[in-house]
Amino acid sequence: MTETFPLAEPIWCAGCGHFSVLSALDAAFDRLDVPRHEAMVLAGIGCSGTIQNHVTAYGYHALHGRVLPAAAGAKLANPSLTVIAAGGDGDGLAIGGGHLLHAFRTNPGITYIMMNNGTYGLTKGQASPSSQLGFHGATEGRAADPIMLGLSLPGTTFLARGYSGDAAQLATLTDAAIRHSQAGKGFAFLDVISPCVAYNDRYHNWRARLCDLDTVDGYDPRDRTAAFSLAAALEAEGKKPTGLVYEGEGLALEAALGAAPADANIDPAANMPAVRELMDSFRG
Ligand SMILES: Cc1ncc(C[n+]2csc(CCOP(=O)(O)OP(=O)(O)O)c2C)c(N)n1
Ligand code: SF4
Ligand SMILES: [Mg+2]
Repeated sequence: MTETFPLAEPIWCAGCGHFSVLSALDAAFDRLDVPRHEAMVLAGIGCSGTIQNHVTAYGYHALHGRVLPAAAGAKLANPSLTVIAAGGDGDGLAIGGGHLLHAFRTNPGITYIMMNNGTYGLTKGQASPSSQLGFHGATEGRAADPIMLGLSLPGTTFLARGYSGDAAQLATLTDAAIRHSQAGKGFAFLDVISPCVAYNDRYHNWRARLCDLDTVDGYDPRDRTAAFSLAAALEAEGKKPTGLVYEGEGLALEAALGAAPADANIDPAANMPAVRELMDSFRG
């Protein structure tokens, strides 16, 4: 692998779940033979929002909550890029929650990794939409579950959940998510339970609350209704499914839209007749 500039070392706290997400993503590019000059990693704002600084690929640091429209724009401009969006639960469920809904709905061919720790880590531990009830005395309501949101929308094509404490499963799911988008099937959403050891350290309690779908007899990730029923039943017991929750067929937004700017013919001679025609139309 050739690096064109030295990568910044993460300054995350020792033990932060985000390290596992970074390892899985960086290694996925190699496992899937994605040339680094054909990959782009975009991130939002938060501790999670520095991940693009630590991967050899094109990088972009979006405004808080705006990583999904920026990533979709990159993919639509150049569909041959492998585009990864990443960010926290605050970034993607609070200020950016509306964009998640529309990405689920419109199905752009990007992979979105939510580094979900149930808190605003960077700004020192405020409650986020996925915080557990009672966190810092928060009484606003039950935690939002982005996978269940995705299951409830007919347009979604890939929904999976990993856990920073299970590196092997996280690697498998990261590869599967990127492959889904590369295959032209659209938006791949990977929710990663990635504990914040400084402000919401729940490693001790997550493992007992996770249900690995590979251990569920007869589970079929193509059956949306069964997936929702199981997720709801687990939720009622305070648990969450991990693994590939749902995968369906779909047509990525970039394929549905057709011509992309990066594929346009920019040869001046070839474009001159159209330019002349346009100028003539102004002259009346
Ligand atoms: C427009 C705007 N509003 C608020 C902030 C302050 N802010 C910075 S990061 C952040 C939340 C980070 O939480 P999350 O996305 O969960 O990432 P984490 O740090 O937990 O990885 C907030 C509210 C900001 N940078 N910009
Ligand atoms: S504050 Fe939390 S999210 Fe941020 S680097 Fe530390 S452990 Fe990770
Ligand atoms: Mg967070």
